[in-house]
Amino acid sequence: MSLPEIAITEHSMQQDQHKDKLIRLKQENLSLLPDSIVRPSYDRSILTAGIVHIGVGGFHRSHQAYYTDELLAKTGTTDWAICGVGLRDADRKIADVLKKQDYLYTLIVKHADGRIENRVIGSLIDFMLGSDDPAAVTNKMASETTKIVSLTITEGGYNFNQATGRFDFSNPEVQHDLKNPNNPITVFGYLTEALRKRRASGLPAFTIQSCDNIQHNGDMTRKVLMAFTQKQDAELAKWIENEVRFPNAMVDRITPVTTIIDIETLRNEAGLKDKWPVTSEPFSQWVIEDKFPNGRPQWEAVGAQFVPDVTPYEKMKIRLLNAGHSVLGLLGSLQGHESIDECMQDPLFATYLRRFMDFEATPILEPVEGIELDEYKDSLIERFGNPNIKDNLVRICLESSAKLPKFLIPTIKENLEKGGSIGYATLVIAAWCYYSDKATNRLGKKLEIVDDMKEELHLAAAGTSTDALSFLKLKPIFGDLIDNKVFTDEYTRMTTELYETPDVAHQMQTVLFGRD
Ligand code: CS2
Repeated sequence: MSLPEIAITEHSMQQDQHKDKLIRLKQENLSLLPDSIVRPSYDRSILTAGIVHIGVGGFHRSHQAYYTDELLAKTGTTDWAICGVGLRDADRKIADVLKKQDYLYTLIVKHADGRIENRVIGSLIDFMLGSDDPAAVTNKMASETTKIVSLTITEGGYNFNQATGRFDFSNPEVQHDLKNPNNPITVFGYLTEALRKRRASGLPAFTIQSCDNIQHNGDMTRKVLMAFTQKQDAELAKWIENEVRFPNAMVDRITPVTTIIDIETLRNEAGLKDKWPVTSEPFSQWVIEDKFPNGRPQWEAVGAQFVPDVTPYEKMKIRLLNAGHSVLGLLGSLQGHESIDECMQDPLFATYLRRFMDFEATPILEPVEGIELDEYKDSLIERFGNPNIKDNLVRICLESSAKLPKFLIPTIKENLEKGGSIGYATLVIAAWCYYSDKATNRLGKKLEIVDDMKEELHLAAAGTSTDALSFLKLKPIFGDLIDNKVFTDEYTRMTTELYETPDVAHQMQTVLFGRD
C-alpha cells in the first residue's frame, strides 16, 4: 500500500461517523473493537504464566504467542499464558509499548489475494526487563508456576564457535556472567541462576524450549548451556544434565519487520491504535519433540505437531526455506531488488531458486514422513511470492554471518562430500563477499548491512583483490571450506568475474545454463 492511499483512507474516515473515534488497544477497550477484529474471548485476569519467554520479537509474537492465544481461546486452559522477558536495555521499547497496552498487540495476517485478518493476541500477560532487575527475572523463572522457559534469541545468540565446535568463552559478557552468578547479562547466566534457585527450593526443573532456526536447536541449547554451567558450577551442572529437557523443534512463519505503514493502516482502516502490531503470512508450522517432563500446553489442539524425532523436518525447513531466503536475499540485494516477492517476480530469480532447491538442497535431505518434498517446495515458492508480505531483503540479509553457517554452508559441505552440485550456493558466497566488501549493489547504490561481524566481514572481503580466498579465511564462518579445491576453484572463478563486472544476473545465468 502506498502512502497516498493511506491519506485517502484517513480522509474518508473523518467522514464516517462510526469511525471518528480511534480505539486505543487496552484490555478495557476490547469490547469496543469492530467485529472484524478477532480478540481474546477468554478471561485474561485468571491466567497463569506457565511459560517464560526470552526474546519477544516479531517472530515470537506471530508464532508461539499466536498458537498459545488460540489454545487459550479453544481449550479454556488457564495455566499456559506467557510472561515475556527482554534481557537487554534495547528491549525497553517493546516493554513500554506492551505495558501500556496491557500486553495486548495485533497480529495482522496478510493473504496473497489482499485479504487482511486482524487479531488481537492475549496470551502475553506480563513482560519483564532483565537489565532493570535480573533477580526479579530469575525469581520468575524459578517460581513454581513456570514450567517452560522458551527462547528466540536468534541464530547468533547461542554463542557457538562454528570453527571450534565449542561454546565461545572469550565473549566478555560470558566472562562477566561466570563471575557474577547473581547479576547475569547473558541468557546462559539467567538460565543457570534460575535453575540454581529452583534446585535450592526443591522444585522440578523447567523445560528449555528453543524456537530458533537452528538444526537440533534443543541439542544446541543443551550443549552451550552445559558448557557454561560446568564452568560456573560443576555440581549444578550434574543436576541440570539429569533434570532439564531441551526438546528440538522446527518453527515456521514468515514475519516481516513491522512498518509505519502497517501501524497507520491498522489505525486508519480498522480504527485501532496499536503502537507495535506484528504482521505475518497466513501459513504457520510448528513441529516439536515431545519431551516436557514438567508438563506442556496441548499445542497439538491448535495445529502444532508433536513427533518423536524432529530432525528431518528441521533440516527440510532450514535448508529449503531459510537457505532459499538467503539465496534470494544476497543475490537480490546485488541485483537491486528490495523484497522477497520482488525477487520472485523476476523469472531469473524464481528459476534460480527452484533449481537451487532441486539440485543442491533436496539431494541431501532425508525423506520426511507425511511430506511430499515437491509439494513443500511449491508451497514455499507460493509463500515467497505473496505480494503483500514485502519481506525486505535487509531483514533477510541481517546477521548473515550467523545464518549462512546454519542455512547454506552445510549444504555446500555435504554436496562436496558426495560429489554433488555446488554452483548455485557457491555464487551466493561469492556475492556475499562482494556485498561485504563494497556494500553497494551492481548499480553502485549503497546497501545497508546489519551484522555483528560487519567489520571482520568487510576486512576479510576487502582482501579479495590481493588474495582470492581472503574471505574464506573467516574460520568461524567457513570452517575448513578453504581447503577444498573443488569449492575454491568455483568460488575464485565467480568472485573474479563479479569483481570485474558485478552483473549478478549474468553470473546466475551462467550457473543455470553454462558458459556461452
Ligand atoms: C528468514 C527467517 O531470518 C531469515 O533469514 O529466513 O526469518 C524466516 O522468515 C523464518 O524462519 C520463517 O519461518
